Parts: sequence; structure tokens; C-alpha cells
Amino acid sequence: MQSPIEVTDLGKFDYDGDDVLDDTAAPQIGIWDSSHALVVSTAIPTSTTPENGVFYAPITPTFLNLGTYVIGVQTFYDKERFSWDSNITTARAIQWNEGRFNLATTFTEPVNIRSQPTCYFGTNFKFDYLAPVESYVYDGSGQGAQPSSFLDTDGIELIDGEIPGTSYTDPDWVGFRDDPPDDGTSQPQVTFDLGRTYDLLKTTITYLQSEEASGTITAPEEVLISVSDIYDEAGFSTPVSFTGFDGTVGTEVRQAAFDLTGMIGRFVRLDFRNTSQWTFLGEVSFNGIMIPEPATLWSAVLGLLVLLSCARRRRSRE
Ligand SMILES: [Ca+2]
Ligand SMILES: [Ca+2]
Ligand SMILES: [Ca+2]
Ligand SMILES: [Ca+2]
Repeated sequence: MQSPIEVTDLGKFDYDGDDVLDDTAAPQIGIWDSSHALVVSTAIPTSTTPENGVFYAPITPTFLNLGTYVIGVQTFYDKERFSWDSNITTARAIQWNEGRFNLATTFTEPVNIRSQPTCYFGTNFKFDYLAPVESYVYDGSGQGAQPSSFLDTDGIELIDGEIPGTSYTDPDWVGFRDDPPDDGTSQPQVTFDLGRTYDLLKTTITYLQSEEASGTITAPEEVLISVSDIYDEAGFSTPVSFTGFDGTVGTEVRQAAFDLTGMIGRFVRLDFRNTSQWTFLGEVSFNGIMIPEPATLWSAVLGLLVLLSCARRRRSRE
């Protein structure tokens, strides 16, 4: 795993391609980390309908950070087995290392390694790329003017995973006040630090539209998004405008997701614009693929050199 992901489904290949999970019992499937701890597991019901030749079972979305993992599934020596010699193409930032197996009567981590690297291939998984936020700062208007009850009390309310309720008095909301008439200032401007450079895919913003306070809390009209590799005004890209917020009348917790494809950076700046008195934000998250640091690139290049020199040596022996 060369980028953090969230796994949502675990799957087993339909080895004989007949669209039926031909196992005598629901096979257990799981992921182990490098300390041999079982991170997540489930059983795939034999009634499962395959998707593109894979029987998937949903799991509680499970975060996997950078590292090496083992995925294993039970097979019962019946029709649904595993592939001996596979052509393996992995998603970006996921690398296949080796095939493993176990001969056991219970569900255990496969630990036996064969010299043939692409054998014992029979599992799959679905996931989303995550770009976790390390920290953020408010660097525009709004934050100083709000009453204490709508403050970002611990400085992590936008990234703590807590989605507030529909009432604006829920302490999980962060409120940003800018009294009308609107002068076009940020309400608020927030800069998120992802800790590393990511090739961004998406941002998801949780906000409040409420009639509870006489229509003074509304969806933002717009967010201007820019990225930078350094926290420096001059380093930020030209902001791109997104206006897909739902400001229809109602009292509702709403989410907007914006496609950030093509934006690459460590710092992501969200500059919200709102003509009404209040913007209420509950959560902001990002999806993206981590860009390897130069050190990692060097070791990849070195690995390639070692392989090339091996190949050359082998050839010279012939
Ligand atoms: Ca089958
Ligand atoms: Ca939150
Ligand atoms: Ca709060
Ligand atoms: Ca405003």
C-alpha cells in the first residue's frame, strides 16, 4: 500500500466463471497487517451475485495506512479455488508482492510463500483512496466574529469524523459569521494540510441549511479551491470555483462532493463565499493518491537497477 485507503468490500474470484460461488460453506476472507493482526474479516455468503467475476461482501469501511498487508480467503478444495499463474495488474499505489498459502482446517493468515510470485491468486477488494488531513487553519474572515458556542473548540471539528445534527445548536458545528450586505470576503477561508503531496480526486463538505434561525444559516454559494506544495501565498494555484451547494429552503445536514481531479498538492485551500449571515460547516474530507517522496522514488530506481543487473548477470551465464 503506497497510499492510504479505506477498504469497503472484500471479494473472492469466480474461479470457474459460472457466476455461482461454488464453496461448500461461506468462505471467510480477511486482511492481516505486518504484525500478523487480523485487521478486518467477513464471510462471503454463497448466495452472492458476482460483479465482474468477483463475489464481494461489504465490510465496515476500514482504514489501511501505508504498509504491507496480506489478504486471504478460505477455499475448500471444491470448484472455487485460486489461480496458479496470474497476470496481475493492480490499482495505482497498490503493489502486489507475492502469493501465499496455508494448509489449515481453520481460517488463518496465509504465511507460506512460494518462489513463483503470481500463484495463489484468488482475492480482491474494493476501496477508496483517502487523503487524511493532519491539521488546518482558518486564515480568512469569520472565525474571530462568531459567538463562542459556534467555535471550533478543539481545532479538529472539521476533521473529527463527527457529523453534527440538524440543529445549529449542536456543538459539533462550526459557524462563520459575516453580516450582510455581502462584501465578497471569505466566510471562511480554511487551509488544510495533508502532510504529504497528493494527487487529489475529491473533497466532501458537510454543511447546514437551516430555517431554525430565520433563514440566517444557509448553504454557501461558492467555494474557491486552490492547492500548493508549500504554505505560502505565492505557491497556491489559481482558485477553481465550485458552486454545487444545495441552498433550497429546508432544515437539513447536506453534503457536497466536488471533483478535484488534476489538482496536486499538500495544502488545499477552501475559500467559502456566502451572501447570508452564517456558514455552518460540520466536516471536510479529501480523497487522493499519495505522490511518492523523492526518497521513495530513489529506492524504486535502485530496485530497478538491481533487477536489471540480475537480468544481465543471468544472461551472461547462458
Ligand atoms: Ca463459480
Ligand atoms: Ca466534525
Ligand atoms: Ca463547534
Ligand atoms: Ca458573506
